[in-house]
Amino acid sequence: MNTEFISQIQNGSPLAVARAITAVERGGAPARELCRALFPHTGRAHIIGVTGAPGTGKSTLVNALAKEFRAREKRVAILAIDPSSPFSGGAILGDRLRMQDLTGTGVYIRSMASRGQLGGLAAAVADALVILDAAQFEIILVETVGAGQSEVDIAKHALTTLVIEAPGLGDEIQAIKAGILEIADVLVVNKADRDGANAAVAALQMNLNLNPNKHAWRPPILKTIAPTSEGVSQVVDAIYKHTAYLDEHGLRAQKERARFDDGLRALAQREWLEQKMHALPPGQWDAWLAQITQRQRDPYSIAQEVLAS
Ligand SMILES: Nc1nc2c(ncn2[C@@H]2O[C@H](COP(=O)(O)OP(=O)(O)OP(=O)(O)O)[C@@H](O)[C@H]2O)c(=O)[nH]1
Ligand SMILES: [Mg+2]
Repeated sequence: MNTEFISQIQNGSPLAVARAITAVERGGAPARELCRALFPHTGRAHIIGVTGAPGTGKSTLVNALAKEFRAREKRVAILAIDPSSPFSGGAILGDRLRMQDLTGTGVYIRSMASRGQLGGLAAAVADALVILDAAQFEIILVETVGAGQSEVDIAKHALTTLVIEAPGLGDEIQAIKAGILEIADVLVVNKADRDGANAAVAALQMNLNLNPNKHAWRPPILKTIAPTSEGVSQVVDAIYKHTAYLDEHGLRAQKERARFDDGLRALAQREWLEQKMHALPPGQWDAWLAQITQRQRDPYSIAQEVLAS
């Protein structure tokens, strides 16, 4: 591994970090070697997940949070994850535009939508977090659209997860349906300048009462107006209260362990599969698929065959 490149990443060179993230999006051996070299230098970043239904104001809020952390002299990176089609750059471009006023403030911003590598976006995100952590960013804000499994996956990486709601979208209902409240460490009702903000707070409050958290930490519910940064400082205070709570109760290590329990499993599966796929004769996989769809063979015995190959 190129030690010059590694030290550029560790020094937080935006160009080196960008190249490294592109490498992990592609996956394969270069990505693995890179992450191996960088992993010993990780463990200091505070990863903050920001999720919620589309349009609740996540990007605007992430922008405001980044500014607040900068004001508190933290080194900040933003990772915006868009699980929608990698071919439609629309949403990403939109995010870039909305985050534009951070340029020149020393905040590193990156969007990811690639599914190029085996293991998909989730694997690439895990690796990108290794890179940003090793690049000595103290705060890493990860934005995901709460549109399925992705927000739960991000919660596994994050030390603190913010769930964003907004009034008037029926989001409180959506959130409850998706079980998204369970992953929330801090609940934010954004767009507090709009009608129905207090009703949204009350609905969330009621839900927390109905489903008391298994853990003693009760997520605070905070109102924000992201474009003017109103309430954003209080959100940052709540984030620090949450980590202080984790530390007081010895829960930080437990969270890390759960994170690597998932991470190691995913990685082992990916490595194993990658190795086996490489070993197959060309066309073998397609031939198997044809046999399975024609019910000539079953996937269970083929999986055993792959294992034995
Ligand atoms: N009135 C009002 N509008 C807001 C507020 N926060 C964000 N917006 C607007 O809401 C729209 C959506 O904001 P985004 O930050 O893009 O929302 P998002 O959740 O990141 O959207 P997706 O990434 O597409 O899911 C934009 O037009 C914002 O300007 C707020 O506090 N009040
Ligand atoms: Mg967004």
